[in-house]
Amino acid sequence: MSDLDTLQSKILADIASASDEAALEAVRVAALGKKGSISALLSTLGKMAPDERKTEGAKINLAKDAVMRALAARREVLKSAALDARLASETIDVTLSLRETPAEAGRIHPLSQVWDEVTTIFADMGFAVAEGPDIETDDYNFTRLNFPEGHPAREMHDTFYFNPKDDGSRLLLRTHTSPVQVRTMLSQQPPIRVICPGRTYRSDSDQTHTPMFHQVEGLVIDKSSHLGHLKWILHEFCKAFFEVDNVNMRFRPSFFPFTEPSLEVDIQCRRDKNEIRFGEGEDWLEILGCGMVHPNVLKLCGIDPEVYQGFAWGMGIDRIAMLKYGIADLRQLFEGDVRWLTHYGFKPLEIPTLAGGLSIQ
Ligand code: 2NL
Repeated sequence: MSDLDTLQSKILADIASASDEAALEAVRVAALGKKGSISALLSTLGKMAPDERKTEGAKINLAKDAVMRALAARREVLKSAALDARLASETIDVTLSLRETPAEAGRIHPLSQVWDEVTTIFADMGFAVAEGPDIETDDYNFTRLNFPEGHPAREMHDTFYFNPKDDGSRLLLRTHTSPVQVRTMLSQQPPIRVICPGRTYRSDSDQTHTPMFHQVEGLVIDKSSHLGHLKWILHEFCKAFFEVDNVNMRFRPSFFPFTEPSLEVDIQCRRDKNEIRFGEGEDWLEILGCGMVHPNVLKLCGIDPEVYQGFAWGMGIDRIAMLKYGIADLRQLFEGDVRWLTHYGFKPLEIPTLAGGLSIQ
């Protein structure tokens, strides 16, 4: 056996025993790489006499071809073995139950849900949504809403004030969302149809009050807007929101500095232990306050009360959320307890729509 035969047999044996593609590549480099054994033999050809070069060259090239074929064949074998191993280890058990994705595992807070439901209902009636800052001036929060200077109505609100500035003026945390309507009237001419949902603040904390809470107010101003329109809007809202075909409403006289006349609205209901049903029963539940916008407010907000008139209403988002979804304690809304949210929250991909029955899933 010539040296070349021995070398070829050794390389072919190494190829046969290479157990993966990396080992096979090492064998290839050792034989055919720049400093490989076969390459070394080929480089000796240059120093040979022409006849010898012809015969030796042919032999070496035959050996090289044999090695290259063996490498290619072994590579195929190893590749399909690697694929078989992967397929065996990566099988999918289609009978396993689905894992919730993080997006589906989260829950929408009932207040966010109700906020969306309320804006959806009023948007459908043609209302725009307006928002404004939580930190307000005394002027927008009180003065332009017809709260007279030094009037007890200002104390009624338990306001959180910031330290006074050099000129004596004080910023405050808005006690209602009405300053957003003030800003709307100052920047737009009628007709105006807006709702203003937002956070509001009063220094008050007990079982039924938290220092931060949520309100949604509505404002309509046009040449001949009247209480009949207001009653229709509120009736439509209550039916859509509480998802019943009919609700009975009761309007009682009340007082707010920014409306005249002012009214409070109750809806009829039946309380069965922990459940409330609307549209039937003998009980009455107060859900909002409303009235015709006071002419002084129109004047202070740049609207001529001789030409325009309008109505407004305000209700607590937290309160109507508790009523609709049977939440007993207001403070639970703000505790951030994930177990509570898992129970009372809503699936994030189920956005309330009127066509979908708002909350019906
Ligand atoms: C309530 C009562 C109410 C308004 C809010 C309002 C706003 C402007 C002018 C006139 Cl800019 N009125 N808002 C009117 C009546 C009642 O809220 O009990 N809210 C929880």
